[in-house]
Amino acid sequence: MLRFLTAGESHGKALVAILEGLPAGLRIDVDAITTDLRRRQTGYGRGRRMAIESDRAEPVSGIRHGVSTGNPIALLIPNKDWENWQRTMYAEPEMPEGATGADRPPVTRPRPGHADLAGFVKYGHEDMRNVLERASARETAARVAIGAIARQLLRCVGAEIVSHVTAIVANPTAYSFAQIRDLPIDTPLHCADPSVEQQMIAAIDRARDTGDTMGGSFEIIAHAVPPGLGSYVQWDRKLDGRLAQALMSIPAIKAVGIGIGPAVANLPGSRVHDEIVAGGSSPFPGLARPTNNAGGLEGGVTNGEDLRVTAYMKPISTLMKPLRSVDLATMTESPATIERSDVCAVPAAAVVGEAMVAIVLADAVLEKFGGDSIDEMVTNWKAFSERTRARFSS
Ligand code: EPS
Repeated sequence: MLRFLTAGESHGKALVAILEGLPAGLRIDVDAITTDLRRRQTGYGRGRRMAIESDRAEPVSGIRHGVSTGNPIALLIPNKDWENWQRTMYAEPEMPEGATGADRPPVTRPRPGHADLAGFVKYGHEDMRNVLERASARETAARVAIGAIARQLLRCVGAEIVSHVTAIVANPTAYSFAQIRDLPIDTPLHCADPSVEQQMIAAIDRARDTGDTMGGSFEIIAHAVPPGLGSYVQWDRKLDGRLAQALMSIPAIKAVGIGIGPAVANLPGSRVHDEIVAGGSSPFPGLARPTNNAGGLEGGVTNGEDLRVTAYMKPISTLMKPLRSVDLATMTESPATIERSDVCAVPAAAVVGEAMVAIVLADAVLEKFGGDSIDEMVTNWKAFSERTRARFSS
């Protein structure tokens, strides 16, 4: 089983991630982790924090001479902004001598939509900073670092993952894996249609000008995913359910669709289900699937088609023109707290989505092909692939 934990506050010293269950013998490309961390920081609509940080993950354990050992991997991502927060966020009982940054007053005015109020009630905090520091989407940097390693494992079985922004302003066109893969890395919103992207930028600008925020949606496409991952035999083994849970755990994600997603509710079966025809060679010799509305999953099991999952994100809950709230210190009506934040973080969330999909798929690959070393895993995968091909060829 591949599992991970993260720790760290948004303005604490660092984020920490621990990945357990990665087989031995995987060559770890630390630069590729940095590239994904960089991608998470970019995108039109991000706030000033991203200008402060230049995220890097420092391997602390589980990697030796560039190769995984099978031991738990620990990664440390320092927060550069810590320098500006030491007097607010110190861990010691008393403020350490020489601590830097401002000593900020307690947060008492919950932001509608954020975890502030629920966390205040649940944990009994007086200062909602204890809630928001951990509920912040800053934590997703740690997930992206872990996801970058999962992605490296998936490459050993030939699978690749990409994403694109499908709505801030809606862009209903369907794109192939190759079209998305070939998008330049530095597009402002990672939207496949440049003219829709301009409309999205204008919508973000309008929101910024009025003190508002914007949500949207993004699609993740995993290509060349081995068939047979997941299972239909038990609820918690179904891969669609596992993907939905992983994506729904990303801050602000409110819905997940597999393949054509919610559209299945409004169409007859004849227009939803992907027919199986003779001839061709995809996904298996002698067969073809003219459509992929199912998004590569049938019965909670990968079927050899591209895996396509869409996640829907609500607008960021910190508004510069704050919503109505109540100051819990005085119980009087008072505008919600304003924390520095983003106007729109959909492109960043898409990178986090890729990471979560990579982690779920890597776990499912290990479940199916097993092995304590990458060689063992790849040998099992090749044997299964050859056996499967042979069954369709005979
Ligand atoms: C984020 C870091 C945060 C926010 C954002 C995401 O930095 P700061 O709070 O210092 O500006 O920009 O967090 C939120 C949207 C949130 O609701 O907490 C990051 O690294 O992604």
